[in-house]
Amino acid sequence: MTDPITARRNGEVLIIVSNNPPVNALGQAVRSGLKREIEAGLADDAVKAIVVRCDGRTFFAGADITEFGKAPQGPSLLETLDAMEASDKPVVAAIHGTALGGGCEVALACHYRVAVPSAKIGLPEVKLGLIPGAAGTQRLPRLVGAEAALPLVVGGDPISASKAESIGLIDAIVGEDSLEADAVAFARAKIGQPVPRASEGTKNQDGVRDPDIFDRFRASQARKIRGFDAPNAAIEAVKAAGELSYAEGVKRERDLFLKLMGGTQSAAMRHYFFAERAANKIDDVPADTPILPIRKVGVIGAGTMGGGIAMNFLTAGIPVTILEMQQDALDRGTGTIRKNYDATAKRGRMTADGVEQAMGRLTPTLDYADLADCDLVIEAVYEAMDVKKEVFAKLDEVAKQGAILATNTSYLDVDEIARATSRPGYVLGLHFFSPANVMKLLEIVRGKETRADVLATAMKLAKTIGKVAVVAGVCHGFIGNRMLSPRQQQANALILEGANYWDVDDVLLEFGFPMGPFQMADLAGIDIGWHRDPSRVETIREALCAKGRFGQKNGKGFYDYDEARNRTPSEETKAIVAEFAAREGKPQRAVSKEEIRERLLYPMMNEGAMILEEGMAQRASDIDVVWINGYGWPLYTGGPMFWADTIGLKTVVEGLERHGLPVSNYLRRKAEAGETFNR
Ligand code: 3H9
Repeated sequence: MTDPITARRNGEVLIIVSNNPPVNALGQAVRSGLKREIEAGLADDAVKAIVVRCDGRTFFAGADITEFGKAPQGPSLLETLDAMEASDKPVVAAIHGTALGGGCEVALACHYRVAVPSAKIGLPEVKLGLIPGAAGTQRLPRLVGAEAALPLVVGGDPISASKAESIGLIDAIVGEDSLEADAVAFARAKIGQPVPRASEGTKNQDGVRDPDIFDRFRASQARKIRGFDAPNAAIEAVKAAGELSYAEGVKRERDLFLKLMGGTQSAAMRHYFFAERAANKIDDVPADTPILPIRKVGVIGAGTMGGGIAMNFLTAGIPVTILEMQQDALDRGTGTIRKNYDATAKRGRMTADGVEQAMGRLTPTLDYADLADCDLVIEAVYEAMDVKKEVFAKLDEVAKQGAILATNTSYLDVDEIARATSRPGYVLGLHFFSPANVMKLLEIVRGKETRADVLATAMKLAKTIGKVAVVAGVCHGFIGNRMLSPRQQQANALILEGANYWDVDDVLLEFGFPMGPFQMADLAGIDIGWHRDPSRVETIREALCAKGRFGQKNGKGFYDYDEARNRTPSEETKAIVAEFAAREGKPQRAVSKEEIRERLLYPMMNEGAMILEEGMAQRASDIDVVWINGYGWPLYTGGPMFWADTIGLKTVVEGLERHGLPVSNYLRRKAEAGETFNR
């Protein structure tokens, strides 16, 4: 294997270069090469300054995550960086691409940092359930202050070069195309001057002067960090940077880092990191499959879903023609799109110009013929097979040759819809989640005849519009809704048997979901699809509607709501449920939270096993990606399939049997063989 680290001289400046594609991760070979060249540079009297930079698309994007969980191999990044920072010769980090995690820590240990305008810098370790482990939490607050360090270390989102310059993390922004030359000139100008060391910085004293900044920050992030271990450890580490010496602070960081590294949350989040990337790959569609150009998109239906779908493309700079049947519906739809954009602008996430540009890309129409020049048309009309087939037959007449025709169905048979056209190879499902302009997940439903280039194009397009895409096969509800269904059945069965509906919600909240099924029903509106006949009561929802309990919209659904939409369990609802159960002849009993949890979650794993066995998902980790991005499954458990692996498939099978619930052959076989879903 060739050495990823090389060095060459430019006069008195030593340029150390890493070339370790794809992202210059700081694996063992990189660390040892870096140590070797830095030591050589420091020992060579002819070298008066050092520049560290990377070839390829990015500066070091962090530690090599594939090494985590294995026995550590020296040299450690920490010791290499401490030796480098201790030098009196100026060391300059020349940053392009993304200086992340350990990469940001390399930059922090350099005496100076210069970056191209497009560079990004950050400490995303929390997203892997970790905190920085090479003194990042100790150098950064000393360099920029605890207040500026907190969002970087605890939030994990990278910042732009200009933002980094404004907080003092970067010393200079240099030419986009002249990074090395500018960095060398910068280094040369610093020769002979005393070097600034981040570990000796004093900005961290802001947190000592005003210790409340930590609690204020924690409170401001409360919703985002609920349930996660790493953000609290990150806050503790940044706080320690103000209270302890550098050496003691590094030790505190190390202890926190190692504890997180050995815990289940980080294992789960590392699993997710690779799961999201694996989901991009379609086993039998080679990476070099041609991509069809998507220059214009058509959306049929300007309701909530169609409008949300359209916004994805408008925001990404792709023109959209949106079709409705009636002028008033069309006006309402385009009005809602504008309202949503205006709200985004109000929150500062978009400029007024940006809103106008996005709206300028939208063409409303009532005429199918206007879809003729679209490269992709997505149907988002009423969820009924007859309606969908009619739409696709019409679309087949007007859409140009080679256009991709997609349905946003949540449940229906995509193959049957494809058969309504003369070109089933160009038909697939693009299942967006509501609100479609916000939710990350996109299920790409592969029909029997969907062509490889159509699939590859959909995958690529998903990335363009910022979605996390997962390929699903044609089955009722695909991956996500198919697994939701047994959970919902159990939720309903449980409350008929006497479980408190608020306990059902609370079990899921405690597990880490943002919301339980009955809160969800209240939010969406219990009266959706209600026949409006109070004398006809066949379900609990109908029983609630009959008593005027429609959900949050009128302040009473399963729960009672106050002005601020705080929920309290309702005696009336409890009585309605009990009465309904009595009518159905269901004996009542107390149900433990343990039973609720097992009955809600284990059947999902069983359904997931069947999805895998039938080949409806390519891999178990794809199912995890669906549930984390589309249904609020807590990231720190790694998704349903990874969580099942964590607790053991045998436990799942035993739980299902204990509650008299079905166990699929696939799940049973795997459990008996002591296997896991994710290898
Ligand atoms: C850390 O640094 C801890 C330290 O504090 C501790 C020191 C002691 N390692 O995402 P992409 C692979 S923790 C190994 O598709 P993009 C990735 O799996 C680390 N592999 O590209 C993929 O492989 P494949 C902190 C990595 O252009 C390929 O590279 N750093 C790593 O969309 C391309 O990746 C992070 O958390 C890695 N660190 O995005 C940054 N990174 O082709 C993690 C990537 O086989 N990385 N790979 O599927 C990223 O956020 C993005 O990869 C990046 C590029 C933005 C860099």
